[in-house]
Amino acid sequence: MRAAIVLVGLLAALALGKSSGEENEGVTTEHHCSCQPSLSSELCSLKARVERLENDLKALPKVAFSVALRESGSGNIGPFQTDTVIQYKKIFANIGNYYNPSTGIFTAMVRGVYYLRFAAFNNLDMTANTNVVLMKNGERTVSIWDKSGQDANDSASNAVVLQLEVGDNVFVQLKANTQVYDDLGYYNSFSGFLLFPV
Ligand SMILES: [Ca+2]
Repeated sequence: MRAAIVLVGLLAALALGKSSGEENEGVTTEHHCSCQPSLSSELCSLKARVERLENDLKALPKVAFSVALRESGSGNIGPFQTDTVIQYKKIFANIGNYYNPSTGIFTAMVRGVYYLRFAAFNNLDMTANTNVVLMKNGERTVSIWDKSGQDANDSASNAVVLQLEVGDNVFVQLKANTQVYDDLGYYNSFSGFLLFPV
């Protein structure tokens, strides 16, 4: 009889423990984990780990931009007598606001590795070619070149992966005596994003 009472008591305690665990399933603190039976503790530990990873992900810097030449209208930009920074005015995305539409310059405020790409377009025009260069701190990186005049509606693009230090700047330069054309087709674009911080 005494053994039966003890057994009933143990079963009741187990049932209470299980019920308590289910009620607290959403709690993922380390303190809570240490209070759980073996399996629940493992699950709780995994939850805590996922929560930490989610917080780490939230803390990662977010940098991305994608812009195009014109907000309205159509026509050529250039030719100019000197090399000129292309000011892309149409903003598709500017996460972190590190691209400045009033200068055309993207400034890295996070040290890291970035993917950067641009596209350029020219319409049929007998007077000027298109030569566009992606510049890092005033130094050439990748570029495109096209001779207009004999054929119409040529498009070209190029991309590069660069490690940028805080304060480094990147922009797209239209070389002297060349031009690009755009309308609301947004043929000329400049995009970049942080692949990962270093
Ligand atoms: Ca051509």
